[in-house]
Amino acid sequence: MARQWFISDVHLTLDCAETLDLFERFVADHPAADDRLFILGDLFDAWIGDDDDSELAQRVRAALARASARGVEILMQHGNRDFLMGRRLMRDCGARLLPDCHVTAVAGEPTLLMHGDLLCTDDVDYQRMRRRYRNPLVQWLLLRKPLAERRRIAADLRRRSGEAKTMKADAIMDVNPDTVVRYLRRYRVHRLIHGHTHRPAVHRHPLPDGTDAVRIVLPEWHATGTVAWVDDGSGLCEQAVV
Ligand SMILES: [Mn+2]
Repeated sequence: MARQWFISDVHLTLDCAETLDLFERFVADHPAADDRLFILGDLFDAWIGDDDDSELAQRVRAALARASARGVEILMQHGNRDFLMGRRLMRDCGARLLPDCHVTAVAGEPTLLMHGDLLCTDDVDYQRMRRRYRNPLVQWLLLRKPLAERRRIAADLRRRSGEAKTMKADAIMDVNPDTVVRYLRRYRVHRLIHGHTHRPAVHRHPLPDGTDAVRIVLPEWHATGTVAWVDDGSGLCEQAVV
């Protein structure tokens, strides 16, 4: 029975060799031929363009391309750190890029997949910045800059995002429950899987029609391991990745 794997927020960077090793081992050992591997954003701690020739970019391309050649279907969404991932990277990895909101059958039930940043509508500053960086013209201008300059911009953005995080109240950084219900209703689903907040949990959301929806929040990856969610056809369960 083919399985579906759900991971997000791997935040790959050469600064953390252990997580990169863990990701390579996971991709090589866990998803089998005909399985689907969903990566729901922030695979990279930063992605500065598909022409990136760094060791990190080369190793991730190779790991995913090997899995794809083995028959694993790889499906990716953009995160807030790797929104510049484009067609060329997908081709190199043998992966397919999904839209920011994607509905697919999980354990027999229509399920909405998202990175999760769109749900954090209390963070008005972030949503404004997101709109700017998702503008195709802004991205086109950014991608025309030399790699070295893009690396500097990415480092600066990461530093500023770290500073902003320490200044903001915890609640602002989490999802807005009304926004969650709005997306569940818009896509007519009773299950949502996302990452981004680094607050792994299973939440229940009562819907206006009296039914309940379930929201699964995927964990981020650490050097020591993480948890993947797996649909084995009959249900969803957690599986340790160490
Ligand atoms: Mn994120």
